[in-house]
Amino acid sequence: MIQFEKTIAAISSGQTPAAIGIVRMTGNHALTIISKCLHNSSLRPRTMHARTLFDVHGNKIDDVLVCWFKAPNSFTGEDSVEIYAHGGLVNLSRVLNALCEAGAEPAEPGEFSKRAFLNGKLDLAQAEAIMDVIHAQNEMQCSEAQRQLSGSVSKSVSELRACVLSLLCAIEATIDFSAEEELAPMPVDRIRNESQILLDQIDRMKRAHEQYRAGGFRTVFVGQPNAGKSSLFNTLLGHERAIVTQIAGTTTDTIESTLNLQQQTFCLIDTAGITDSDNPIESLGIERTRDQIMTADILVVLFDGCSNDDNILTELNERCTDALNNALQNKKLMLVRTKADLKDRPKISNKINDFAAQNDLTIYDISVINRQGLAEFENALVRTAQNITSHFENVTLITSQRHISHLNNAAAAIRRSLDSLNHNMPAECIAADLHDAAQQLSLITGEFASEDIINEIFSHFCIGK
Ligand SMILES: Nc1nc2c(ncn2[C@@H]2O[C@H](COP(=O)(O)OP(=O)(O)OP(=O)(O)O)[C@@H](O)[C@H]2O)c(=O)[nH]1
Ligand SMILES: [Mg+2]
Repeated sequence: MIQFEKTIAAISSGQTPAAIGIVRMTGNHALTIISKCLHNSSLRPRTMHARTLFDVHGNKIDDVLVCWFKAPNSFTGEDSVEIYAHGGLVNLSRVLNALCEAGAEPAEPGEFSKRAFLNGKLDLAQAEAIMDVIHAQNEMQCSEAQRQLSGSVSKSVSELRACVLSLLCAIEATIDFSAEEELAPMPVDRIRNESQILLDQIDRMKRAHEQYRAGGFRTVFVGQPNAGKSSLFNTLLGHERAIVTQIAGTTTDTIESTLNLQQQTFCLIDTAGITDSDNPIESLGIERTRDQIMTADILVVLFDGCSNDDNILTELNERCTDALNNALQNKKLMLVRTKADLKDRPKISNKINDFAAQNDLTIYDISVINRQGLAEFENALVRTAQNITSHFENVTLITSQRHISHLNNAAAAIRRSLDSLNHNMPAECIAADLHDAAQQLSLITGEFASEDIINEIFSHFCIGK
C-alpha cells in the first residue's frame, strides 16, 4: 500500500439541495481527524454510528451518521471515513471545513479513484468506468459502464495481451541469445494465423465502438415528399420537432433527435427527398440525405398511403445502390405505408408488394392520427436494433476513445510485425513490434502507465470521486 502524505476530504454527493449528502475522507490520519471532530468518540469499522459532529473549536456542525472503513478494506485501500450529513452545499461545506481544520486537505479531482488505482484496488479501465457510470445519459450507456466497472474491458484486453505475449515467447525461442542452446524454428504459420485472429478481434471491438459512439442506431427516414416522414419522426419522439405541412418538400435539411425505446437508443434522422432539384437549398439537403443513407444503421422507407407512388424504390436503387443492398443483406431495411386512418386509399403498388415479398419484408401500415400500427412498428424497430447488436454479442464494447487509440496502436504494431515476417526480417524485428503491441494493450488497464498519463486521466474526474 502506498503511504500518501496527505489525508484528503471532499463532498462526494451532488451539491444541490438534498435530504442527505456525503463527505468522505481518506488517508493515514482519517481516524485521528474524525475522532477530533467527534470529541474522541470511538468507532467500530464498517458500522454506522449516529454522532454529533463538531469543529475543532467545539462548535456543533451537524447531527450525522459516520462510518469508518478500516484499511485495506476501503475503496482507496486506506483508512477512510464517510460522513452522512444533512444535504445542501452550505451544510456539507461546513462539514468539509471542519475536517480540514482538523487536519484534512481538500481532495483534487479524481484523487480518491487515483489512490484506489495506485493501491491496486481497480485498474485504469475500471476507474474510468466509474466516471462513465456517473455521466451516463441513458440506460444503455449506464449498463455498458457498469459492465466495464466489473472488469469486462480489463478481461478482454488482458486476454488479447496474453495472446501477444505467447506469440512473443515463441518468436524469442528462435532468437540466438546464447549461441549454445538449440534454436526453435520460426513458427511462421502460427504467427500469421494468431496475428490475424488478434487483428479481427480488435477490428470487431472497434466496429462495436463506432456503433456505440454514434449515439444509438442511426435510423434514417426516407420517402417521397409528403410521405409522412416528419409526422412519424415527431410522433415517435412525442413532440413536434420537425415542421409538418401538406406542402411537398417541407423538410429541406436533415434533422436528428434521440429516441430511447425499450432500453435501446436510436438517433432518428428525418430527411429531405433524394430526387434532384433546381433549388440550391434543396439540392444541399438532398446531398445530406444521401450521406445519411450511406451511413444508416437502419433505413426506414416510407410510402405515402394517399398515393401509389413507388418512385422512392427506383431512386434508392439508382442513387444509393450499395446502401440499399447493404441494408437488405443485413436486414436493416424497414418498409412503412402511412396514413392508414384515411378511407379510400389507393391500392398499394405491385412494385412495392413485389419488393417486400422478394426481400421477405413486412410493410408496416401506420397512422400518426389514430396511432394504428405504431406499436408494431416500434417493436420491429427494436428487433432490428437487437439483430444488429447480436453481431457484437461476444465482443466487449469499448466506449473510451483513449482505449480505442491504444487498440489502434496495438493493431498497427501487430501489422508491422506481420509485415516483417512476410519480408523475412530478423526475429528481433518481429518481436520488437509485438513488444510494442503488448505495451499498448497494457496502457489500457494502466500497467506501466507513466505518472504523467495517470495524472492526466484522473484530472478529468470530478472532485470527491
Ligand atoms: N391523415 C393522415 N395524414 C398524415 C399522416 N401522416 C402525415 N400526414 C399528413 O401528410 C402531410 C405530409 O406530412 P409530412 O410529415 O410533412 O411528410 P414528409 O414526408 O415529412 O414531407 P416532406 O418533408 O415535404 O418531404 C401532412 O399534411 C401531414 O399532416 C397520417 O398518418 N394520417
Ligand atoms: Mg418532412
